[in-house]
Amino acid sequence: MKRLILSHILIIFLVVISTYSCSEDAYMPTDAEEEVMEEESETEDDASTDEETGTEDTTCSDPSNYIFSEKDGLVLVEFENAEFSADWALKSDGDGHSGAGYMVWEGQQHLSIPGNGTATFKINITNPGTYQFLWNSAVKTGDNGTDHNDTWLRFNDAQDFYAQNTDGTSTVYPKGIDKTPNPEGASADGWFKIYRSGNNLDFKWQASTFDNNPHNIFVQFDSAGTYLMEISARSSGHGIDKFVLFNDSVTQANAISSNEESVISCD
Ligand SMILES: [Ca+2]
Repeated sequence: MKRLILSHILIIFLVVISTYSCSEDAYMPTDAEEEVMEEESETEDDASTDEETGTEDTTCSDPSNYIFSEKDGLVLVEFENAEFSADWALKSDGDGHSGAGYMVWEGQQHLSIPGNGTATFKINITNPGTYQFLWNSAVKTGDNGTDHNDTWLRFNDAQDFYAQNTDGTSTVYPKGIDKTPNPEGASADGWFKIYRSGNNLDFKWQASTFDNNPHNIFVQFDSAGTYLMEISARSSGHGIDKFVLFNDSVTQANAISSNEESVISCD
């Protein structure tokens, strides 16, 4: 009997020791196991670093994607910075032009019908309002200032596109968009014929419409956003170097003498 009691006491003691031991000795990794865990952890860190170093393609080299940004009321663009069809030639003879040169139409003339040999310029406006348009152009064929001196221009998605004489007493709209009055001379489908005049055939800043009664060119942007300016071929031999759009916070003299080309971004 005494032996049986001692045996029970021993079993209870062993059970208590065993329970106590298990609760205290939680799993502890060996040194080798710890090294493996550290390596796995570092591998995860390396993977996340690689994801962060991914780079985006930021090239902007296709002129058909160019967007020119207005800044402080001025847009200044080298005319050759667009996608042109084959009958437009880039030339750089003489002086009076800037950038890579000037573009000249060498194809068939389109004196009555606009929409041939088109090129487009996307212009981002941040300061809405009315802007005057001017370009620097030259007569590169013949010796007469009234021939080979014009190209078609249109702003189709702006809120207004019109021409006005210098004292503001006459305002005209392009033909073909149900707005009147219209200018004397060629106009159709919302396009103005934009000419330069004078017997000095070299590059000069002028953009006029209305035959024998030069009206200046204006475009109205009612809200900030990107607008499309279109040109199309009219006279062969009309060379165009660059253009400006400027609002009433910029003088014409400052606009055409500026060297601050509009910043180009891409679609
Ligand atoms: Ca140019």
